Amino acid sequence: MIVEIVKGDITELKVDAIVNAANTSLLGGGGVDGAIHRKGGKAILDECVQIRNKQGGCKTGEAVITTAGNLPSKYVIHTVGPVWNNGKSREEALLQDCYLNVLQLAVDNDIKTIAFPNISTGIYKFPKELAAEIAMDVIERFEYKEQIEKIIFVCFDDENFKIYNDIVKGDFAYRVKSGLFGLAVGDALGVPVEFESRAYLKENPVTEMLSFGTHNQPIGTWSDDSSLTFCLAESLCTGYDLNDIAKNFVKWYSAQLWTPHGEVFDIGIATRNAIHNIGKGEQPELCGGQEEKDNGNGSLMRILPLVFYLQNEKDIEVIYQKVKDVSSITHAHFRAVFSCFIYVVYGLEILKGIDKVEAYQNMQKRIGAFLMDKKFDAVEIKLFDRILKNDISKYPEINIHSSGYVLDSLQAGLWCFLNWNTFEGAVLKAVNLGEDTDTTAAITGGLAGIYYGFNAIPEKWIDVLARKNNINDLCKRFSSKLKIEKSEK
Ligand code: AR6
Repeated sequence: MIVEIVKGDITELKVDAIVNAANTSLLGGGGVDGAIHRKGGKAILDECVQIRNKQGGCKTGEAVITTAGNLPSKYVIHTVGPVWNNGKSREEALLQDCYLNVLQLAVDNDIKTIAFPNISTGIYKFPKELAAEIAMDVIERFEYKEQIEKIIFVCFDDENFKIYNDIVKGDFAYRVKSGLFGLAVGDALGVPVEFESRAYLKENPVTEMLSFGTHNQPIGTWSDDSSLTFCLAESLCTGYDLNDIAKNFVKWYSAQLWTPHGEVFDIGIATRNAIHNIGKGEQPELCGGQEEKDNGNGSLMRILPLVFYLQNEKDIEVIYQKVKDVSSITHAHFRAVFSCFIYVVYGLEILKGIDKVEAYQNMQKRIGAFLMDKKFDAVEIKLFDRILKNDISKYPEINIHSSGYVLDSLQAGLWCFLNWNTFEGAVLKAVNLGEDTDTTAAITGGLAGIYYGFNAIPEKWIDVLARKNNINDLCKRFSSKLKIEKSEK
C-alpha cells in the first residue's frame, strides 16, 4: 500500500472511492460534504435517502457507501466524524472508528484506491495534528491494508498539508525507503548511458528512464551500485557482522543475490579482486585494495545503509571505524574510506530533517572537529579541501568531474544534490554529467531521496524499477530491525 499526500479538491480525484465527512442525516451540509453533493448531483442524495429510510441515517464513527454520481470516482464512502468537545466525548476513539469503518467498507467493495479528506478538522473543529496522527495510525495498523493499493490524503488547507507531510517525512521507515529507492532510481537512470561523455549528453540529455543502451538492459534496471547497497542492507537486517556483509557480496557475484534480473552485468575491478580475496577466506576488512590506484567509487556507491544503521550513534569515532571497516571490504585506501565517511556524516545530518545547506555546514564542523586530534596524512586531507574547507556547490561545472574515481564521485554527488532543488533535477543532472553516470546518480539519489522523500520521486520511475516490490519489502525489514534495536537501547 502506498500513502500519498496531495493538496487540492477531493471532488476532482479519479480514484475508486472518495470519502465524505458527512453528518448523521446524510443529507449534505457545508465543507467537503457540500462540495461532494453539489458536484456529484442528485444520484448521491437519492442513495443517501434510501440508506436513511432503511437504517435512519449514519451514526458518528460509522460509514456507508454510495455510487459517485457525476464525480470522477466510482464510489463515495460517507462517514460521520465526531464534533470536537475538548476530548471529553470519546472523540479520538470515534475518529479511529471512522477511518477503520471506511477502510473495512473499501476492502468489502474491492476498492483499490481511496482518497480521504481530513475528517472532522473543519466545521467539527477536531485538532488537526491529533486527527492526522489518528488517521495515519489507523491505516498503518489496518489488518487488510495490503488489499488496498493506494491511500491519498487530500488536504484542502496549507496547515493540514504541512502536518501530514511532517508526519510522513519524520517517519523512519519512510526515510529508509526514500533513501534506498532514491539511490536505485538514480542508478537505473544512469545505466543506459554509462560511459557517455558530458559533451554527448549535453546534446542528448537524459530526461526519462531509458531502456537498453550501454549494457543492453531493459528499462528500470539498476546496477552493481544498488545490488551491493541492497546486499549490505540485507546483511544489516540480521545485525552488524562484517563477515556476513562480505559473504553477501560473494553471494551477489556468484549466486545472483540482489541482481535485478539474475545476472551480474557490471562490476568494478577493485570489487572483483576483493570478492576473490573474500572467497579465499581472508578477514573481510583486509580484502579491499589499499593502494592509491584502488580509489574507485565502489564502496562509496553502496555505503548508504550505514547512514540508517548509525542513526543513533553519537560517537563520531565509532562512526568512522564502522564506515572504515565496511568500506575496507572492497576499498581500504584512506581516500575511499574518508569519502564514505564524509557521505555518511552528511547523510546523518540530512536524516535529522534540517535544511541541506545547514546539514552540509554541520557535516563540515563535525568532521573538522574529528580531525583535530588525528594524525592522518596531511596530503590526503588536503584533497578534501573543496568539500570540507570550501563550499563544493559553488564550483563551476567545468571543475566537477564525474569519473569512477571516488573523490570525483563524491564531489559530483554533493554538487548535484546541493545545486538542484528537486529529486528529479538533482539525479538527472548527475546522469547528464556523463561518464560514471549510474554511480554519480546513485550517490546523488541516495541523499536526495532521504531529503525530498519517496513521494517526491516521480511515480513513473518507481513503476518501472526492477524488483520494486522486493526492494519495498527489504526497506520494511531493514527499518523494523533498526526500530527494534532503537527501542532496545
Ligand atoms: N476537498 C478536500 N477537502 C476539503 C474540501 C474539498 N473540496 N472542502 C473542505 N475540505 P469539513 P468536518 C476539508 O468542515 O469538520 C459538513 O457540514 C476541510 O478543509 O468539511 O468533518 C457536514 O455535513 C477540512 O480539512 O468536515 C458535517 O455537518 C476537512 O475537509 C460537518 O461539515 C473537513 O472539513 C463535518 O465537519
